Amino acid sequence: MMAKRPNILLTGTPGVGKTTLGKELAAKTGLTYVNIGELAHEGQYYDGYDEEYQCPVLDEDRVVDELDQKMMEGGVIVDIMDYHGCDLFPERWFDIVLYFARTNPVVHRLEDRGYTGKKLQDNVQCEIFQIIYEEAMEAYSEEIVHQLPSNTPEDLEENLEQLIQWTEQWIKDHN
Ligand code: DAT
Repeated sequence: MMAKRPNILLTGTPGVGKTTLGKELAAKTGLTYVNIGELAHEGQYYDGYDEEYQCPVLDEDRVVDELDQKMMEGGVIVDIMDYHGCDLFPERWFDIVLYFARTNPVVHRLEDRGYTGKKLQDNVQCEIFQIIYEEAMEAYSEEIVHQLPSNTPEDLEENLEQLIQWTEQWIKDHN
């Protein structure tokens, strides 16, 4: 039988480093990295278009259905989609929920992605008020939700090291 492995949720405002960390963590631990934005795009799991934010509306039920089997098997790193919170996912899916935080919102990273006007403003405010962190604390058991700083490349390295260790320990403890 295959060893039990943890499921990890990465959250935080766009541009905070979730994708970079998630892919590296997957490469180092053998867990599978899943980007919700890409998954939705590939399967066209959309339900209409949001004119205000100029993006397709995610069909949350289809995303959850699509991923459920894989999540039950374990060993998945889920990277939330830009401008979506994390409360669409069932609580039972995750063993740890990570919120990447920045002390200063890096506006230029959002601008680089072509965010302007309301979308840019909303994302900056989202970071300042830690809206996604609040959502995560409400959607999941508080003990499994952790904030990690992601201001510098050193933070990224440190987070990666810690998460590799956490994953290895989890696998030892559960097998
Ligand atoms: P996200 O997936 O959260 O939207 P990303 O991984 O695509 O973010 O990173 C956006 C950019 O920021 C990318 O060029 C890498 C850089 N970056 C990521 N984490 C960082 C950190 N801790 N310090 C400095 N730059 C970082």
